Amino acid sequence: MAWKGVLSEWASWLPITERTPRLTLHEGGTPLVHARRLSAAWNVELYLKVEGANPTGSFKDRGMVLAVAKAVEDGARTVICASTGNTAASAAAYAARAGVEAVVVIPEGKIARGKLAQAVAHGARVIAVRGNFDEALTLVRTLAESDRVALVNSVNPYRLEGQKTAALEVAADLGRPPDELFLPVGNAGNISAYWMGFSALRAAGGAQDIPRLHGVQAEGAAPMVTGRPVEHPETVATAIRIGNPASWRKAEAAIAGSGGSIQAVSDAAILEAYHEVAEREGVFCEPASAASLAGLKAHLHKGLVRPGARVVAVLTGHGLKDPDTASGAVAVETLDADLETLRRAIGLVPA
Ligand code: AN7
Repeated sequence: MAWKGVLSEWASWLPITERTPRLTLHEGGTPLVHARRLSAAWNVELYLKVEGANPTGSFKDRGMVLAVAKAVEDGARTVICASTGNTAASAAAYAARAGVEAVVVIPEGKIARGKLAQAVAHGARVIAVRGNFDEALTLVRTLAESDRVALVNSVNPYRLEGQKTAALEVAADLGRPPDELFLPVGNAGNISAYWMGFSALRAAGGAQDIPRLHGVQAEGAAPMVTGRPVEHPETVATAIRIGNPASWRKAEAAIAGSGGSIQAVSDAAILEAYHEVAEREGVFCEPASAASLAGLKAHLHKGLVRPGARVVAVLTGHGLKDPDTASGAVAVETLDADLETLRRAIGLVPA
């Protein structure tokens, strides 16, 4: 059987050698789903890059497979990361797969329950710190400088190299890059990686156009919008509850280079888009991911996206990651286990 996954599919685009372990959980190759109803409602040609379809349910797997493979190639026995959740889940899974230890450092009480469950299930050492993500990242960065552990946060260049494959897939699936691409911004690694991917494609003589890259932050955690670090970031979208993005400068270059933008959206707008895409397109993403759609809607309201434009919204993580946000919103009706009662309740006979 041919082996699959990012390291196999995109080998020639990645810094791998014969000595790099062929690590894979069949990550990448995620669906680009045409959003029919939202396209019609918003008068654009909208596609959803469903990154929740990756093995651990987020885009992090694309970069993690390479970062862990290179760490193993370099003889590491332990990988470490700070995380708002998805990086932790991905590091835990790929470390398990590669047979090395994972240590994940998370902000206490502020990561979605599904992500914590994953890190625990894969046997990672899970450490919660009394502090936020930015403090956790500072700790592990300092530790990795002095101690024998491999840092697998996105300051590890292999992470962004792996993540750039999403841009290559989008261009391949559409036949060319889209006009606009919206995505949530936390640590600002992913928007930098998309820029790398589209730039690499142009350099290789492929499509010459690079989509305008639009980053979207949550209002309570929008340092790139206000222009200064946020000491106490807050948002329902815990994945992007980050006050001082590590890839801030890279992301600014991506936005300026592509003619894109950075904006902030409210938690209410994030949750509205979260429900809309789930109910109208059948695609369930986590709150942070819906920031991309909330940002698109705000741009449409301001007339900043031309009618009929080809737009991609990157839905970075699966909705099941955060069961508390999902189930908090619904009203479950409880009935007696009786056929007539059920018929009346769903309107098949008059109530
Ligand atoms: C679903 O897992 O930072 O701007 O530690 O999980 O590249 O940071 C997660 C980030 C968007 C933001 N959507 O991406 C972590 C972490 C989801 C995320 C982002 C994250 P970056």
